Amino acid sequence: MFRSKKGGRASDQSMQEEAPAANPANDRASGGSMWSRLGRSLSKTRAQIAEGIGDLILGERVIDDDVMDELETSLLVADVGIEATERIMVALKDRVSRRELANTKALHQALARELSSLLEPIGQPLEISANRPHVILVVGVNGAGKTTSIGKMARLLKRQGHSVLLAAGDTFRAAAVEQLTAWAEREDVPVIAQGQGADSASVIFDAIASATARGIDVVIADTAGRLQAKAGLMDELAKIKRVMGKQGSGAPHEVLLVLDAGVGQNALSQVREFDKACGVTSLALTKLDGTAKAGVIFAVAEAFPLPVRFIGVGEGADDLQPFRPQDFVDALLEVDAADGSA
Ligand SMILES: Nc1nc2c(ncn2[C@@H]2O[C@H](COP(=O)(O)OP(=O)(O)O)[C@@H](O)[C@H]2O)c(=O)[nH]1
Ligand SMILES: [Mg+2]
Repeated sequence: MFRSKKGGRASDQSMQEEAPAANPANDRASGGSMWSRLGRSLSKTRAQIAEGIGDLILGERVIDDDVMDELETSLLVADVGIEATERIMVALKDRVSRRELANTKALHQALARELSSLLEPIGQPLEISANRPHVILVVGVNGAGKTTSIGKMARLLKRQGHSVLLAAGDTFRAAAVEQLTAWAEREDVPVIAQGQGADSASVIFDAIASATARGIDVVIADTAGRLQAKAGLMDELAKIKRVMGKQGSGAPHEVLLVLDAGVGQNALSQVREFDKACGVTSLALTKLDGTAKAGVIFAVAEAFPLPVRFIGVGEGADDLQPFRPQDFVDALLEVDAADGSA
């Protein structure tokens, strides 16, 4: 499908998405089409939470222990994690005991505030430093969504007016190089690749040199994520960082760990492992669509308050969004149009 360089695709989308919108919340939110897409991708997690707290949203139940237990369970089931759930429940129970919350509607609002305040500190959009190039090293396990997210990021950055170069640092599988090259062609950005089996660190080194020579703004480097040779992978990542450092420009300026939200609490050990190997500085959370475990973002925020740059909400080229905490919580707790107005 032909896509015009700017605007065309976005306005097509908002037309498609706003036409059938029976939900007044779509009009209310700024950037309506983004919101509705996010809202739809969070539907499984929302269903999970709403199952327990439907009454909070729609009913006027008196707040008793049962209500609080149901709320706690639904947070845990949505993978919010024990620590974050406990923090939220302590804050809410405290307000209940001080009689600050008159009914379940007030409790629902208080929950929204607690969830937002957990995410607020990690809602820091990607910023391109004054370094030329600004180098983003992308890491994560196989299948997390690294290569796809790199393609989508290239698209977003180009739209913002930045020049981008991709580095095919996943040299482990031939298919990985081809996949990144295909994204580069589609988004019309240069890619530096060598064959399968090439030294990842040297591919990325060459890419940075090439970007420097061409005056390119941003280098995004892909890496391998095989877990079966974990020690080898971690050594390789450390080496990549070391070799990058030799270029003397302070690269990498960002080490972005891509996490598949569908892995749930396992995301926490991934952050720990990759941080040990290569000092993770920011996160992207993919595949929020299709999982009921999107609550894991709260668990991650509680344990590792790293900036979340992007969220992945689908397989399409436009399905990577900058992470906005308030939109996320709104989409997660909103009553479905069908429940509210049909
Ligand atoms: N539904 C959905 N699929 C995604 C998302 N991000 C990536 N994928 C898919 O996940 C699979 C693995 O992605 P890939 O980028 O190859 O992962 P990598 O091994 O980490 O590079 C691909 O089929 C992607 O299309 C997302 O946000 N939503
Ligand atoms: Mg890949």
